Amino acid sequence: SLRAVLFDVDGTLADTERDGHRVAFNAAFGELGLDWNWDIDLYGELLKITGGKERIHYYMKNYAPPGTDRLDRDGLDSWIASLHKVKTKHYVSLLEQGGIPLRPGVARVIQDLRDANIKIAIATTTTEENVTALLKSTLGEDSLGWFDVIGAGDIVPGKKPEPDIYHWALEQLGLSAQQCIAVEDSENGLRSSLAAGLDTVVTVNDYTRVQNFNGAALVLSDLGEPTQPFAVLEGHAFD
Ligand code: XBP
Ligand code: MG
Repeated sequence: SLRAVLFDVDGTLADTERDGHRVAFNAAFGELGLDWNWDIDLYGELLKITGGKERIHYYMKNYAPPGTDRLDRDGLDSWIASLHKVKTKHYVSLLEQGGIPLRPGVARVIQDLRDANIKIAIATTTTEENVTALLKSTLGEDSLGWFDVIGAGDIVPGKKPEPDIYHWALEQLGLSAQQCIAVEDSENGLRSSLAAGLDTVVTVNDYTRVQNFNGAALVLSDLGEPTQPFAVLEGHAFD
């Protein structure tokens, strides 16, 4: 039978990218006096690079933004890390102000899984503080304890589309991929979960609906009523 569901966070639990992460990146750029602006379309392009620090690095290399020509190679990673810390501060405060709700059906599905004694876990590339802030601000202070495993950020070497974070979470759960399913919103996320051997339900959003979801068990608009997303997998042979 199904033993655990592993959830991605950004774009899956909540639409955090456009009105959350993007806004926080821009606020950090402003705070550090950088004349950079990631508008909605540019951010959509930058999303192909997962991880905030990796995304900033890619932007600097490929878009040659002003104000960073004096940074040498050795200084770059630590400069990006400190810029990214400022971004995390802005992002967390945005969530603490209740800025981002869960997507439709997410709270219900999490409750249904808990009622059915199916474990729930998180597998994300985002920073752990961001996950904590999102769960607390949407599901309440106690909700962190509902998750058997929270895999986030830099604890594994390869971010999505590498499977590392799913391998890590499965290992922590003590379960095989065949006993679990993943819920994702993006092609990078799906590549990651499939590479870890997980059957995957995709809920698309505005940034991801045009992406390639070949290999997904199911592609849905969202987890909202009146659909019963996991019923479709009933015929599946879980061990
Ligand atoms: C999410 C991400 C994250 C966020 C930013 O990917 O790529 O990097 O955009 O978070 P996924 P940080 O949903 O596939 O896990 O700035 O904390 O890295
Ligand atoms: Mg995602």
